[in-house]
Amino acid sequence: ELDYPEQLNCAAELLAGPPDDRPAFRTPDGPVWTYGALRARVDRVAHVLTGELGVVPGNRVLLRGPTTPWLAACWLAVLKAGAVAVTVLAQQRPHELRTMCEIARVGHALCDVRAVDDLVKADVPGLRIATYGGDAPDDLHRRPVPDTPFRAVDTASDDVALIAFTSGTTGRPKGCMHLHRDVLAIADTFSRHVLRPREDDVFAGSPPLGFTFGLGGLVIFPLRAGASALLLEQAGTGHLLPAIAAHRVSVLFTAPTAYRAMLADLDGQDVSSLRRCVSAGENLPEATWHAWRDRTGLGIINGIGATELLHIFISAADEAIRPGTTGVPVPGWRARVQDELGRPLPDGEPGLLAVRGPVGCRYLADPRQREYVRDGWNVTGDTYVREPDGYFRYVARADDMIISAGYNIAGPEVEDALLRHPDVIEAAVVGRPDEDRGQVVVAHTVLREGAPRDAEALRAFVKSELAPYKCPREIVFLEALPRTATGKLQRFKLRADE
Ligand code: 3SK
Repeated sequence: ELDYPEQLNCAAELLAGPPDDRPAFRTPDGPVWTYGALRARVDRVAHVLTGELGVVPGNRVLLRGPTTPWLAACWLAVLKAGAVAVTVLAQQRPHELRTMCEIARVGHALCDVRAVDDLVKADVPGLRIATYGGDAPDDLHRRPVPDTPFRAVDTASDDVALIAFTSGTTGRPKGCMHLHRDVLAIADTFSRHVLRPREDDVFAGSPPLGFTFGLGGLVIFPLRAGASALLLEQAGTGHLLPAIAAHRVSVLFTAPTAYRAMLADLDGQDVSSLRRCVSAGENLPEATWHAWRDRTGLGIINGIGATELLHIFISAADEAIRPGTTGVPVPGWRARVQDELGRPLPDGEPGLLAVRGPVGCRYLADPRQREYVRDGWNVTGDTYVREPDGYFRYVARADDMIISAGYNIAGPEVEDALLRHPDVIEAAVVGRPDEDRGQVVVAHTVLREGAPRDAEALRAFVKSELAPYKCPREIVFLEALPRTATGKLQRFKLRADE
């Protein structure tokens, strides 16, 4: 049972505790930020916000920049000042930024000086932009401020702390409001019970802080545990693997695609410091789980999370892991599989995943709230099966089921089979409209460098792994799959190509 006081400022809570000299944030080549330095910088930014910039509690402040300790400090400062952090991705373009600023009624922005051009181009009426990370005299950390600690604003635990945008894989972005208590709740459920971090852990990973997967894994969880995080501006495999070795990273957050890319580059790399590897953002194919386990001895902690619910709500670690499943509801969460009318389905029958727990979906002024929250249950848009032992197995996104000649075919099952072929490094399977069969299965693949583009061989391989009706009618070879800025596959783009 989570029991937070009525008055709660989650940033003050996250910063309280560890001694001044303990490391909080690291970067590949900069100095370590200790907890003492972090507290001082957060207070400095909070003073600027509430002083010179005139921010008052409840104001929405946009944060934009690559993954750096300064971005994390700004996020903490906004919350400590009682304002609402609106997190966006560094890759988002001016028109997207403008839409998000309009939806969230953003009045101020704190922006890394290297990412400010697109924000200026967004031309948001009335937006006051302050930059950090530069040399100019008005750069945030050069502005004059009182040399005194900043007293955290006495927010209520159910005041809004942040607005995180999700565009899903298509459509107008939806702003998800999360409360001060929600920020602690994700640490006190998934992190505390599944991850079980230690003070000496070093967290790192690829998701950006504008994606709540990264915000939780690289800021909220390490700080709540009094541990440290290595923040990487460049977090592709080529940077991630050497960083793991150089900084003795012990807790890794990334997506299935990155685990597969790392597997291809693992020879000669030292990953012996890792003790926890978390995968979310997309379904983790069983083949990837086994390949990682065979090479590193570590069982990946799979999880499903959502921006609407802030972080991971179904998962399992250590001996509780059952490869090929996502896991069981994280302590504090409930989950079930239901039909379109909200009726629970028996074990073994695929249906819509519905969850409820300490965090709920609250879209900002968006009628799609009624589709997501039905009868108190958050319906995530994923098709799942609950197995008789209580484990939840991913089937597909609800709109990704292919119906061909009366057969229901889950794209991810065919993708999983393709990924077991040694030449395939990425696979995405969609249905193409077909007069005779309703739909036919079409697979899009990315092959290992130098591998032959032999569609017939791949089809024969899938036929040896799955019932023949699931075999792709056609195999398309691509250099890369289309993905969102947070790395989610954009199947609609592949369908549009059909
Ligand atoms: O959207 C997701 O897939 C996700 C996964 C884990 C944690 C948070 C999020 C948003």
